[in-house]
Amino acid sequence: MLIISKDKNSLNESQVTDENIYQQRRKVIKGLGFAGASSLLAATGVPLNAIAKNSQQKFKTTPLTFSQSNAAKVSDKLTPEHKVISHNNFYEFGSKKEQPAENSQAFKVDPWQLKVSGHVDKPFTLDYQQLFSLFTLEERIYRLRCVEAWSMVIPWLGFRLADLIKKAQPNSKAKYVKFKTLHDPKQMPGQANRYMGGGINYPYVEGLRLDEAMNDLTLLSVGLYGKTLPPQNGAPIRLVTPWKYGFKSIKSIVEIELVSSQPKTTWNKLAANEYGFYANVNPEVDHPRWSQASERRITSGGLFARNRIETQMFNGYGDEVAHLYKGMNLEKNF
Ligand SMILES: Nc1nc2c(c(=O)[nH]1)N[C@H]1C(S)=C(S)[C@@H](COP(=O)(O)O)O[C@H]1N2
Ligand SMILES: [Mo]
Repeated sequence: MLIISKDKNSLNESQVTDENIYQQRRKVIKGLGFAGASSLLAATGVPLNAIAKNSQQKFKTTPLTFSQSNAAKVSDKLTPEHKVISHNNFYEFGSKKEQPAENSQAFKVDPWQLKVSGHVDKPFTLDYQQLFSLFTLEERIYRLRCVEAWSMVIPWLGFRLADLIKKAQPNSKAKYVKFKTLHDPKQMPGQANRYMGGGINYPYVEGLRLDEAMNDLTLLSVGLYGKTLPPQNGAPIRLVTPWKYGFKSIKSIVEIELVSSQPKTTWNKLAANEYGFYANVNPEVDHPRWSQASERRITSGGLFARNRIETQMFNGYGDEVAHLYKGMNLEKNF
């Protein structure tokens, strides 16, 4: 028994089912030797009550009904679910890979409002239920390539962004689509604490050119592995653009706005020389601080698994998207 909570409603060690949080706690404790758990945790500066609270409750996901899609289906092996939901980038919940899963389990997704507005004839707002009921959900198995040179293969559930945009009837002034993540420092510790949130000015904002947004591959995802999204993966709704670096795939979206000029996006504002607006996966254009020629595929294998693979142009989706960038200098427009 590592942590004893006095709260009657809390679970004890053997009842905690989230393997990741369990492993994470074990890592912290193992790394520090064999003294009593409470003094060890105090020594790391990790508040004992915060960890105990996180491990008591786990966000509940719900099975979804969906159809299979063959759109750009990949034959790569799926990344195991426990890795997809425990190795995350979601700086609103902390900038370390394990922090989103640890710090987001109490995140409230219902009620939710997703506002679709801007240069459209029919603006509308969707509530939580409508995210799942307005469009037929399909499963799309896509590669996700993070700009940090790791990748996964994830079975997403969702619908085409194009279908949502068409419903709003964009007018001729609509040239770009701007996306915004929820801003709620009370629920998102990375928004309340600049250090924890990686120095980002929130809310997180992303954008696409309208033709990119209307491409058949561009998905609004409401689930993965057959169930609703867990918070660490962007519940209740997030973007998925599989030919672009992962930071374009903005999470927990509250606003989709059709705009006339290229929006200022979060990572581009933070370091314009490192993160471009387009962010198309390109093994020939290196990040200023590291190569993009290869990537570490996250698999079921352990630390020593041979999983370094070559990165493909447009992450392997050139047939579907290369035409969008015809005649463009991709070194300049990275
Ligand atoms: N709002 C928000 N969206 C975000 C991020 C973030 O920090 N905040 N991180 C991005 C990055 S860098 C990546 S690689 C993907 C990771 O998605 P995953 O955790 O579901 O694998 O989410 C993207 N979307
Ligand atoms: Mo990323």
